[in-house]
Amino acid sequence: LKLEAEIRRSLRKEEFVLHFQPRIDMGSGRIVGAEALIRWQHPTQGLLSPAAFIRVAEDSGLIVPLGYWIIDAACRYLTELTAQGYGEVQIAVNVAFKQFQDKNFVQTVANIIKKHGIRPGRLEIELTETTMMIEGNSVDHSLRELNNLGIAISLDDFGTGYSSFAHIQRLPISALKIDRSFVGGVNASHDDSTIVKAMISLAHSLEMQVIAEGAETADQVEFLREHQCDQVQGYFFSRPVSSDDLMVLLHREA
Ligand code: G
Ligand code: G
Ligand code: MN
Ligand code: NA
Repeated sequence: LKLEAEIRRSLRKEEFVLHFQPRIDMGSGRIVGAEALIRWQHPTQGLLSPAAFIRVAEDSGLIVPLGYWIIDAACRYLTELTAQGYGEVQIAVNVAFKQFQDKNFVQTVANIIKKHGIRPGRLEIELTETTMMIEGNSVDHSLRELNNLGIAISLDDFGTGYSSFAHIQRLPISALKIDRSFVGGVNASHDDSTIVKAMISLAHSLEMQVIAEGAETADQVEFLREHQCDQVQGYFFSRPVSSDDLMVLLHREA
């Protein structure tokens, strides 16, 4: 309960901050987007990772207002990117199941986008396979409405849940993000390399993009490039960095 009260206070005091991990296009070798990852600039404990507070935020429902803060901050950063000449870069935000349960979710996201004057396709929503598969919920309906607004949707941690091909095909998903547990083994494990190749062809046959997460070595990136993976995100290219540092990375490749 103490942590919950602290999150509430921090939201008011704007102690949260977004970091960004670049996504590299395998064709051009350039940064085409980034995933926003929240951090908490705690007054006494320093920079806290989401592991320290996201679970409590979800269980308490505070993830709903915090989630709107995250989307607003991501859109604000999109306008900064445009001002610096990076109007094509996309920003992806993670959205938890509880956020989809808020009946005003789609309308609030639409309002935030409008407020900032963002082209909707520059914002991407990442949901996990597990969130997508929770039954009797409004996730499917919300995804269709978000897609109608032009917002991109990607399926996170792909391969770790139980989504069916039928379900994936029915929903307006533009990209599959291969979970890093498979990517880590592409050069060492025959099973992992087979699974990753299968995921890439599955995505392409459903006319979706495919993004590999957690690539840490040049060999892994080479494997992914060779097998036509569209984008790669991972420590090999960059850890999550501050908004200023992402700007520096973009300037450097210009
Ligand atoms: O940034 P880090 O590597 O510590 O992220 C750990 C986990 O926290 C990620 O797997 C991600 O799912 C979750 N996470 C990070 N940022 C957000 C966020 O903005 N919203 C939600 N719902 N989860 C996040
Ligand atoms: O939302 P999701 O669970 O996909 O969040 C991405 C998580 O993966 C973040 O916690 C991020 O810090 C982490 N991550 C990103 N790239 C790498 C990587 O190359 N190696 C490892 N071990 N973790 C990574
Ligand atoms: Mn993610
Ligand atoms: Na993931």
